[in-house]
Amino acid sequence: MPSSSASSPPSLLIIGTGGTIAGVAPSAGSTAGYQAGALPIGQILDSVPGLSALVPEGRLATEQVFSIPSEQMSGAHWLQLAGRLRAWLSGDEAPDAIVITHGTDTLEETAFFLSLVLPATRPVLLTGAMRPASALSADGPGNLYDACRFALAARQAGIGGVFVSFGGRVLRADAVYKQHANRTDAFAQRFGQPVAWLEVDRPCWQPALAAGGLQGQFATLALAHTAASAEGDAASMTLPPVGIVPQHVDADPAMVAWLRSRGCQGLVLAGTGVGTMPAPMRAALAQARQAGCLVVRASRVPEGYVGRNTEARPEDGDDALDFIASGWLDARKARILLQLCLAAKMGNAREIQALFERCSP
Ligand code: DAS
Repeated sequence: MPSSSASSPPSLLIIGTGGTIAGVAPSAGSTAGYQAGALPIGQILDSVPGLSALVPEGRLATEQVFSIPSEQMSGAHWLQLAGRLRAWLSGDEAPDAIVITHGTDTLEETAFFLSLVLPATRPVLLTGAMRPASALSADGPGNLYDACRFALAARQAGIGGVFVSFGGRVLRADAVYKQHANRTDAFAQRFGQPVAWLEVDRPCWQPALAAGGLQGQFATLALAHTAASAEGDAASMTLPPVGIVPQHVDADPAMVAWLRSRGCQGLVLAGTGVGTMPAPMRAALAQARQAGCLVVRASRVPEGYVGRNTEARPEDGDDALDFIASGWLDARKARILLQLCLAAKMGNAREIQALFERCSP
């Protein structure tokens, strides 16, 4: 396994967390029935010829933080990963660029979480694969090679922050979502444009598109937590529980009370249309809000914008009920942002609404 020399910081750090990109199936012709996260990061790199040539001799470092299928990802895994990344990014030993290999099932959530809690001082790109490393048609080596090229090019362009690199494009952490359960062009953006792409072999970044949003918004909070904790790592920070309420025909509003009974301090409605819901669901969420629970109206629709006060009756509007509209963020990202707002002791819905509005095309 390559590692950086002690005298100089790595140009490129590649972190392994598991996923299909590290998966092994029973036969090379099979892309199903594989064990995700079976291969350590060093062995994955061996399948990417030319990778070490991207950086000077001895300037490629690796670390296996954990190795799981990403459907098993948890807030504790996020905090552990954020703690390791912060350790690498602190001081003058920071790598020029970081690539994280990750399962695709929760990649969009991990990317958004990391974009909020890491300082946007270096490019951090997450990538994965839709086919296992053992497959004849493996897409992991190409995705990993591209992610490394994009990350190093971002550093040269002075771009920092967390992004997703997949299928030859770089996507925004606040807009990326898994659009297809099977195809290798598995990721798209809910809004805005990709921030980088390949022109033949040349990584082309659009700095203006890569700036803005909420990159590093909670980095100080996370750092303060790390500094304050006896263990000295981000693992001591806990993420306040926030639940998602799925709206559908005959959805039972009792879900709201149950989630509250499970300790949720915030709720996100994955509503129909522009975050709409029937009266019984609205009454249940309004009651939760009156009891001090923050409420966000998001949509179950894959793309589009959820604005404030779109109900016909003013008394059903966000102003009247003190709800937050998710804007361009989907329900899963709204949940993550609300968790960190709660961790930062933000309780004013209007203040939180302003943060949601900063995630836009
Ligand atoms: N095994 C799933 C995961 O770890 C799928 C994948 O990686 O593509 O997310």
